[in-house]
Parts: sequence; C-alpha cells; structure tokens
Amino acid sequence: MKLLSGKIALIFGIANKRSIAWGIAQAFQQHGAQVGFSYAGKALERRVKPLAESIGVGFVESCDVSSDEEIASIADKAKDTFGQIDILVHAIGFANKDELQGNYYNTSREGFHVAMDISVYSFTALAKAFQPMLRPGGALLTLSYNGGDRVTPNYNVMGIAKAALEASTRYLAYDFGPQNVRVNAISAGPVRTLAAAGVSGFKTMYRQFTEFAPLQQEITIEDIGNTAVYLCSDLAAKTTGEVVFVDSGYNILGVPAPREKNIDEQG
Ligand code: NAD
Ligand code: 0WE
Repeated sequence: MKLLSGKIALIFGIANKRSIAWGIAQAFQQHGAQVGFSYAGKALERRVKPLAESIGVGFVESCDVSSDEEIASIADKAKDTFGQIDILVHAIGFANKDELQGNYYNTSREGFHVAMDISVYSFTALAKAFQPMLRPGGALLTLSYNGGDRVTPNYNVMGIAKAALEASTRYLAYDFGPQNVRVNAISAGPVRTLAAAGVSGFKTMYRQFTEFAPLQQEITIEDIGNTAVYLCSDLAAKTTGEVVFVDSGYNILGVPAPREKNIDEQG
C-alpha cells in the first residue's frame, strides 16, 4: 500500500547518507511521494547532489535557514516548480560545538541565540514562508530529542532548543489547523549521524541505550522514515501537535538499568 501517492514533499536537512532526512526521503519515495531536497550550503552540494540523483530527485536547492532571504528564495523556487506542496520536513539542528559540553549554565548569549535560531526559529520561519502553498490535508514535521524533556548530560542548550521546538510544534498545529495542515514532531533515539559525530560520550550513551531500552534495538533512519510516512499520510489525519517517540521505548523508563536475567526466559 502506497501511503503518499500524489503527494509532494520538501525535505530540509540532508547532509549525507546517514542523515535522518535521507532516511525520510527514501521512505517517502517508496511510498509514492515526489520529493525535493534542501541542504545547508555549497559545501554540502557534492554530497547531496549524487544522493538526489540516485533516487531521481530533480529539485535540489541550497538554503541556509538562518537567512530570511534564502528562505524566501527557496519558497519562490518551490512555488515555480511545484505550485503547491503537501509535506515539509524540518530535520535541522545546530549548536556551536563548545556549547555541547560541560555545565549548561556556561552557555554563552551568542551560543544560546545560534542554537535557538537554527534549531527552533527556522521551523517557524519555514512554516510561514510555505503557508500560502500548503495544500489542505498536508503536514509539517520536525525532529526532536528526549533531551528536551529530560536532562541529558552535554546536550545542554540543544535540550532547551528541543523543548522550544516541541512547544512551537503545538502552536503551529493550532495556527495551521483551520487550513487542515497538521504539524507534528518525531522524538528519535540516538542515531550515528554527522550531528552525533564527535559528541563527547555519544558512544557510551549509544551502547547503554540498546542495553536499557525496552526493545533493546538501535534506531535506524529507516525506522524514523517509516514513522514520518505515517505522520505525513492520511492515516494520521486527526493527529496534530504531537511528539511521537521513535526510541525503542527508552523514554518510558524511570530507571535506566541493565536487565536482570528473567527467569521465564531461561532454559
Ligand atoms: P545531520 O547532521 O545529518 O542533519 C542535520 C542537518 O542540519 C544537516 O543537514 C545540516 O546541514 C543542517 N543544518 C545545520 N545548520 C543549518 C543551516 N543554517 N541551514 C540549513 N541547514 C542546516 O544529523 P541528523 O541527526 O540527521 O539531524 C537531523 C535532526 O534530527 C536534527 O534536528 C537533530 O537534532 C535531530 N535528532 C537527531 C538525533 C540523533 O541522534 N542523530 C536524535 C534525535 C533527533
Ligand atoms: O540533536 C542532536 C545533535 C545536536 C547537535 C550536534 C552537534 C555536533 C557538532 C547540534 N549541533 C552540533 N554542532 C556541532 O558542531 N542529537 C540528538 C544527537 C546528540 O547530540 C548530543 C547528544 C545526542 C544524542 C550532544 C550531547 C549529548 C548527547
């Protein structure tokens, strides 16, 4: 069953083949959507263009979401190319590297501003720019992380940004409701992407995640892509303003602890 036949989707945040945005793009295409890509800037072009070509994506445009002009420009291009669109995916997050270690209270004013601008405001800015061309029945989707709900050492200002991003999701859902456009977020468990590379303690966290999580399985970009298909399809027609976890159940735990061997499983 193809869940996104006839739908047009624009996906922001592809950096390479490990990107969550790439997992979502592939899943969307497998479900019959026509897909367009946006990436951060010239430096990524030689990585993103071949990926786009490999699945026959023609619309591949650079857009630095910290620039109002670049957002306006990509919205114009999308209007010229597609007329209307059905789905917009925001898979973008950024904080300066030095803000992702040590005490949260050491966050600089500038570092706070950058994290909020690129990781939070950009979703709202894109929603505004694309509002006139979103078809009724459409959907906006962003990517969050449990560090916005629960303290995650070193995630720091990104945790505050994710909390604000999830609140934005609810306010946007209210705004877009009358237009019959839904707005949701996926809160994903840890995935080894570019944004996770070089994060201090990520390896340990990643290992413990699969040890403690109810499902004891790591999260793949395919897993996230599949939930994105559902949330952006008519199957989720009455779901908006929600944050859906794709985390092997990790967030339900009160105490993350290694499993005792269960007697029922022995023998
Ligand atoms: P990624 O590095 O592949 O993607 C992040 C993207 O943000 C990159 O494509 C980067 O170019 C883009 N970006 C950064 N600054 C930008 C700017 N100014 N303009 C336009 N684009 C910009 O890593 P990812 O893990 O796929 O991250 C995608 C989203 O998923 C992020 O919001 C991240 O917080 C979220 N997330 C990641 C994980 C994880 O463990 N990897 C878990 C939960 C949520
Ligand atoms: O949202 C993220 C990634 C956030 C991120 C990562 C970087 C690293 C490189 C934002 N900006 C940057 N800037 C850089 O220069 N995740 C959910 C993955 C992640 O990042 C962490 C994590 C997890 C999980 C950082 C600290 C602790 C845990």
